Amino acid sequence: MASSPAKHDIRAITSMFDLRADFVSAHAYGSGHINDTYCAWFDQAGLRVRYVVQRINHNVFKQPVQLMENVDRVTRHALATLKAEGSREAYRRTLTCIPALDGKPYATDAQGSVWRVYPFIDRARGYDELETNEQAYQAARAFGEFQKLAATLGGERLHETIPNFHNTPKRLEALEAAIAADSAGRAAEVAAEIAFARARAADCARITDLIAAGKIPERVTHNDTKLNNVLLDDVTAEGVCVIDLDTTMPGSALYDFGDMVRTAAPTTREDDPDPANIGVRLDRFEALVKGYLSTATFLNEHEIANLAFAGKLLTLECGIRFLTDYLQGDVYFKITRPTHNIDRCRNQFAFVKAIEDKMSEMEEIVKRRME
Ligand code: ADP
Ligand code: GN1
Ligand code: MG
Repeated sequence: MASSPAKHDIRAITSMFDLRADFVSAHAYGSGHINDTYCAWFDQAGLRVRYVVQRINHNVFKQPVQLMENVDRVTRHALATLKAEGSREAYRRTLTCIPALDGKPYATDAQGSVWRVYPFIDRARGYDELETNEQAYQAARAFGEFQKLAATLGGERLHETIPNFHNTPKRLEALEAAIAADSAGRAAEVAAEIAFARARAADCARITDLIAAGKIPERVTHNDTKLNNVLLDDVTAEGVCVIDLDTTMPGSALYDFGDMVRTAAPTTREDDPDPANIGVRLDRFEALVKGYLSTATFLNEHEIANLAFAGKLLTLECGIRFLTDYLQGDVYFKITRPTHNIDRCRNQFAFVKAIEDKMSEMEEIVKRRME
């Protein structure tokens, strides 16, 4: 986990929230690609406690207030459900927004940035790379449980915090536009990756076509189920809390399952630059299927039939997004080296290829679980 000094004045930021505690220190935290995340320590009536303080990236999220309306609704619903079920640790099993001094679930700083504060979920952590199949099982179980919970959220449709977030044909169109503009002058050096994406245009449309045909339903989904967005208990490995709710909005269950496969089934981490290291762990895939189906009991036949394919599609989509960002001069994802986005793209495309080679075995695993 990154532990560098804060580049924002977290003492001043947190003074806008109703924390009733004395600020001690703060440092940058986590390995997310989007928001600025800090861990901030406080002295709360003699007890040292910590909070997560986040600046919402408004280059990525154009409507941060709408986003916080979604997060507030979803987390209140989760808390009420957990309490009604008699959970002993409801505040550890869902994020909850600490209100700002004006009662809103966020505060805006002098530069116009929107901030939020969550209690720090202790004795649990998110993994960039898995260590055991049990962790894959538990992570998938927790994301399925999250979808189940989101299904009972009443009221209006959630805001689309990023329109067309998982519309893969539109992601391919955005890649074509970035190639045409070639604003960073990098298109020539990535001709092989461009050809790889173009050759899979038909795959890109498979799930959006099924949605348009009414075969796959819209559900409230998380949409960013990368493995480090679920915190697993340090002792039991149980999925304690699903985090990073910025993209929780209408979507397809397949987007969530696909992103779990993308991040939990590879043999190496997302930015490993050596495609030779990349393969599919079928044992991990099986653990994901088992975990997800244990809680996502609401899936229809078309969703089940596309679980393995979703892993390929979401990996392809993510590779396309990394390639687009590389061509645009690294304007979206955080990077720590100049080749970071193209390394990630090559890694994702190698994983797509590995899935293609193992697709029939993966489909067989799903079929076996359904018998
Ligand atoms: P990003 O959108 O940038 O990925 P996240 O919301 O996922 O931001 O937060 C980044 C990291 O911070 C997470 O991967 C996790 O390690 C940590 N984190 C976020 N919220 C909490 C929390 N409430 N308790 C403990 N750790 C958290
Ligand atoms: C981003 O926020 P984080 O790091 O959990 C991205 C996902 C990508 C992922 C790739 C809002 O996720 O869509 O799949 O990076 N989130 C957003 O690692 O774009
Ligand atoms: Mg995250």
